[in-house]
Amino acid sequence: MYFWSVHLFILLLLAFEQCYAVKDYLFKKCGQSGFCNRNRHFASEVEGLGDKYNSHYSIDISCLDINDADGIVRGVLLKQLNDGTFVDLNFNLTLINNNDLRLRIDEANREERIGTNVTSPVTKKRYDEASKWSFVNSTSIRSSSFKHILGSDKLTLQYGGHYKTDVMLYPFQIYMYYDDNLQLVVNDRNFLNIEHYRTKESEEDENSNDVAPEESKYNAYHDDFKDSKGDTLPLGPESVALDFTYQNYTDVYGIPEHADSLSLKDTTDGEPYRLYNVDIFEYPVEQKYAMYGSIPFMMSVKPDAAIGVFWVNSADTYIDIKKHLAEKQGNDTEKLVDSLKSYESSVDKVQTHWMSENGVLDVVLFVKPTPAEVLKEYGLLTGYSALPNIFSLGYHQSRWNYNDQKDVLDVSSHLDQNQMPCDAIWLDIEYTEKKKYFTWDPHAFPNSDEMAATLNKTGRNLVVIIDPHLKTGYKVSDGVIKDKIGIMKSDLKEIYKGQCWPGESVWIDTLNPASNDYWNKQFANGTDLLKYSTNIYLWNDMNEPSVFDGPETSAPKDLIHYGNWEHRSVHNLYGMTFHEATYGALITRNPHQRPFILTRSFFSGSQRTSTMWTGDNTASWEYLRESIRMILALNIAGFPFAGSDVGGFFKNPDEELLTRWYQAGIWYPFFRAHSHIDSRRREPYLAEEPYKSYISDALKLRYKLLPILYTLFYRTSVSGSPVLKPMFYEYPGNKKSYSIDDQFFLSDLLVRPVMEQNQHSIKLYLPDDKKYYNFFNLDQVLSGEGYHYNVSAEINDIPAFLREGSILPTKQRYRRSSKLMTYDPYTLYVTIDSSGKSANGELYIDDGKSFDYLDSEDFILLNFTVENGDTQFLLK
Ligand code: MIG
Repeated sequence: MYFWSVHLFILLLLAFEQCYAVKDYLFKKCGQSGFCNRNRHFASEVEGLGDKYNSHYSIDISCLDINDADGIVRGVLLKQLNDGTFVDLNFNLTLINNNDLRLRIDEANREERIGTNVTSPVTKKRYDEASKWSFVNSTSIRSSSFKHILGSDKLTLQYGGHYKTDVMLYPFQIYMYYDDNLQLVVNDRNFLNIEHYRTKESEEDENSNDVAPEESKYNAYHDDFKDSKGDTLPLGPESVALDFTYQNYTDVYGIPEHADSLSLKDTTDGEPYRLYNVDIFEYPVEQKYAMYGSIPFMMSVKPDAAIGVFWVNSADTYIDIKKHLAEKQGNDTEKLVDSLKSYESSVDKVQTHWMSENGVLDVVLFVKPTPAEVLKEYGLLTGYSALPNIFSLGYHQSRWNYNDQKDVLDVSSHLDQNQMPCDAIWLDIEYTEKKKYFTWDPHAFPNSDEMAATLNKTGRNLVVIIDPHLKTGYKVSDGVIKDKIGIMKSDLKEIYKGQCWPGESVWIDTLNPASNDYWNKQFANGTDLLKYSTNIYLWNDMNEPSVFDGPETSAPKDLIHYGNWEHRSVHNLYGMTFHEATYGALITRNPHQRPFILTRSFFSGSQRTSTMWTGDNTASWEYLRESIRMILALNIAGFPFAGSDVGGFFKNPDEELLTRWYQAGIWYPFFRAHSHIDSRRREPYLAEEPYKSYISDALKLRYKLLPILYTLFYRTSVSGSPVLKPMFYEYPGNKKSYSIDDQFFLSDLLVRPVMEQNQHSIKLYLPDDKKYYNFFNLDQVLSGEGYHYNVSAEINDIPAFLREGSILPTKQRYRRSSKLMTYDPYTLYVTIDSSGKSANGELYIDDGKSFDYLDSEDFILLNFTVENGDTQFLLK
């Protein structure tokens, strides 16, 4: 029915699964990746030498330029070669925003040293524009000031009252203190490695000065891996790597996207976590494989402080994590028994090693008293999520595919007949004519405007998919070729052509500013796609980019983008440039309406303009469980507007799983049911009773919660706070909460979805001694810090508990969509605290769809308090 060779390709994969784990076969492991292999090798050699190791890196004290008022240290970091000569590296340390430290290291005179050695048209300098794309406004970073003391072996910086940072000159290391407690050590283990430019001859020369004895030459000038063999690697080895030690921390979080636990695992005996945006087919759970998106931001927390490390690099990246165990007194057997008994409690620091294929070394370090302040600073730099169009917080009904206009409208009316509120129906790739985006299949969708208008009558919207691969031989791709705004082959002579859904395709290069104008035109009023409807929103898929016949199912790394940058350098941010172009096009079309765009690929900064989902999961319990962990990880990495396919994309959930998935999905910040073209129809009204009623109850509950959700989204739009809060985030002082990832807070609601088969009760952890009221039966109260067993969770139960002292706004009337609820009354849930006197909460209200809240401050922020038993509503 669709592209047969893809079917064949998938069948082949399935055949292989017998003998290989599919992902091992398709994707590079660290050992198979040139730069990762080399850096792990380097690290193990350095570690092996221990105290005998002499680092190559030192700061040249004679040319330090220190400006206290602007908070800048400039200088030269020397990299010593085998013969005692040096390669100069530009070193730059700046204090930005509210006491965040940014470290940058680049090769000095790189272009001169390369000279005419490299004939390829690529830009020779290291890629330094990841920040340009990822920072909210790279020119508006505030500098802050410090006081410095320069000694013979170190430079000390003092700032912000609480902070002291020592920059050690030899070996180069950075020690960051908060309130005199050591928090973070940069280059603690001397894994710093900047592969400076060297020629292929020098690389191959046994006595080369350029390659240190502890370095490896593995795949420096070629790539042995499967489909990657064609990589021309014009600039040779150019990786950057550095280690960070979190002193007295036990857990690290973040660096999405991975299908693993929230608290990241030790990688010493296995694969590092990888960040490389790929279309990973049937991804497994509990693994460290690269997935569709990358946010190189890691957070760590302990009771009195928190750290964020933001590695500003958009190239292929691997991260090793080592949980360092405290030295124990006593003999070895005792030690062993001890450490088995209390592995977690004996971790005294977490050591991380970051390795990227190329680019400048650019990293921002946030040390703060709480995780909330870390996220606030990270968002100050990369932007907060924009306030969403309120419809997008409702329920989304999707499937690959709704067949035609009638199908779409039938689904919509069946939902109504079954009291299942819904805000949008989605159209996947089959709505187009032969996968030519911006066209409609003329037989199935002869009148899309009329269909959109009918949906609009019940306040519903249409979301359609547009991908970055453009079928060759029709006007949209012809224009891309003519305007020279496509991704180019490595010689820059021809546009790159690859295989994707439509067959042979080209990819629009959205790093090119000219692409924005072109994209805007495609979405203009009156064009085929959108005609005149205003209730159409967008879905950007396959923007890793996914290339069926490319290495690791993506674009070859030596392709060339605008600015002559190699794809290698920008790979992880390409997807963001694409969804940002789509955002720009929607804003241009209708400047007064908040756009909505769902993206599969993302990078730091994507949160400003898009919503993400976790791609192609599977209809099984472990994926339901995984969805919560992944969404929590995204929430503490500055990207709260996240969701997973409810019901699972592949395969068919039974009715129990489907019901439980809806009951969990109503808590996802982005709540959409979606499924594969080969799966059975499973619109929620098709479920048998009693499941159908339970799902309808869950959907109605989502809509009751909309005022809470919208208020949380307002909060994140001004402070970066998560919408779903992990336990560690809400209770950083309580170490027992650090590894919990099956329950979370939504505002003051403590939620523990049922994610196991055939359960009648759950085990719930209460993080403090407050009272927790069952949200559906306020007479049932739990209290007492610790685990509570056998909390009832029958198939019609949705375990959610209201923390005492809170006031939560809801809307209780059933309507078919959020738009129809605009003027409905609010109902407040008030739980007075144990003193019997106080409670508080807030509510944000605006028109839910325009930008008036920005321009004319057209919004209301209400603060509710109960004090000494008196109720007050204060307008903030
Ligand atoms: O290669 O557009 O993750 O949600 O239904 C499959 C068809 C392409 C992948 C997306 C999925 C979507 C599907 N797409």
